Amino acid sequence: MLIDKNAIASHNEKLLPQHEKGFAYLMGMQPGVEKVIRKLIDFQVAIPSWALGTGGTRFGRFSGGGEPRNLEEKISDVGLLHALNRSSGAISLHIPWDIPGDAAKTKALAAQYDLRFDAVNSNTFQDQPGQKHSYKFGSLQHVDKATRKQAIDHNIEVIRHGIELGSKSLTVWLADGSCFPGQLNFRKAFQNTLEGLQEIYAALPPDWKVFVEYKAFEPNFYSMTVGDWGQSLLYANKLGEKAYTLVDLGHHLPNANIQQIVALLLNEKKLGGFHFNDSKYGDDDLTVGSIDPYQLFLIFNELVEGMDARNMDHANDLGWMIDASHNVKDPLEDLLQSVEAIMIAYAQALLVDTGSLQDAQQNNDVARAQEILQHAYRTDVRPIVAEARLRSGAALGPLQLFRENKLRDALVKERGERTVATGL
Ligand code: AOS
Ligand code: ZN
Ligand code: ZN
Ligand code: ZN
Repeated sequence: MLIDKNAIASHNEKLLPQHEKGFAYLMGMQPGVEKVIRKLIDFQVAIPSWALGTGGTRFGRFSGGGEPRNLEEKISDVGLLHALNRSSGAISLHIPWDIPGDAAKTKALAAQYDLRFDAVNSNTFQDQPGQKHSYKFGSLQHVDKATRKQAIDHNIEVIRHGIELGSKSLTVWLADGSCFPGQLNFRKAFQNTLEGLQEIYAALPPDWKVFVEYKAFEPNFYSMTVGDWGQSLLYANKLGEKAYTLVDLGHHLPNANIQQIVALLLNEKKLGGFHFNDSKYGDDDLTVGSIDPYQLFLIFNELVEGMDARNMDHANDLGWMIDASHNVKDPLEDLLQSVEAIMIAYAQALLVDTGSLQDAQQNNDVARAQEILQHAYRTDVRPIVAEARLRSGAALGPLQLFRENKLRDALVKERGERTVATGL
């Protein structure tokens, strides 16, 4: 491990006097802080294995040094993140980008870092070397039965890997769709996809969930077979109680009201989880909270309100995952920023005075309702988030510590200057 308890302790000692001032001020201003801290400590966000290397764009890829070269190194990177913030206690794998050679060993390695395996992801959007049938014209929707069967078998294989690792869910994201009018019979594509998903669903262990991720466009630009939350919800309802919709924040048409979608899916008991990221134009997969932190707060506000109304466990009843990829930032620094942004939005949502908000809504007091939400949003909760980290043995300033201790340089020394992580 690149960072030990002593390094974190001496970093915290240095930052403590300043932190205590900020925290004491908030404690004096804001009721309910202790409760928020307990919730923050329990809340864990899963790191996707594919975000640990430089992502690139379709025009180029500028790899940074010291990227993880295999699954063991990816787990070690997430272990490092988790040691720094104690809020990244899970990893989400993508098959076949990550194939655990020896599952028992992989599981033991993750346990050393106090990590569990979140949703496993299948991949039928690329052809793999030696693959019999091509996914050029789709996978589960494909006009050819043998291609569909291959995609189904792959998903069942991914479930098998997940079972060995102790994962409890499968995320299915399909690139299926069409690029030109007339290319596809929409009804047949939907039906083929449904039948494929039904076979995959039948292979789920009793305590598993399947997440059906939707996306409005890309790589297909005329139609996507799971194109929005309506289509995803149709599939999830037809499949059964183990099937849920997964919301990736970047997968909507411009200006979509994602918070309303989230509220309604939650109410239907069909919200499965998230791929957090941020975007300005499309599926930009930018750092969470980097473009529109207010939207992120409004989403968390719906989550907290909706989950509390149904007595749900914030930490465990939904899948909290990041889905991001970058060309210009150190991936580990970016992930520290993303987790921090999620914790900030969650803390702000927990501070919303729900009773007063309901009262304002009941009285059609629109201005007051806005004031209540924005009071929470404009509260600088960073000392609360830092206090939660301090109490769970993490660093007061994870990013600062990452830089001060030159952790990337250490990774480069260990792994080399010219590394390319497997994946995107
Ligand atoms: C693709 O746009 C989706 O967000 C998927 O979640 C995908 O599996 C992931 O981004 C890795 O490629
Ligand atoms: Zn996604
Ligand atoms: Zn995406
Ligand atoms: Zn995305």
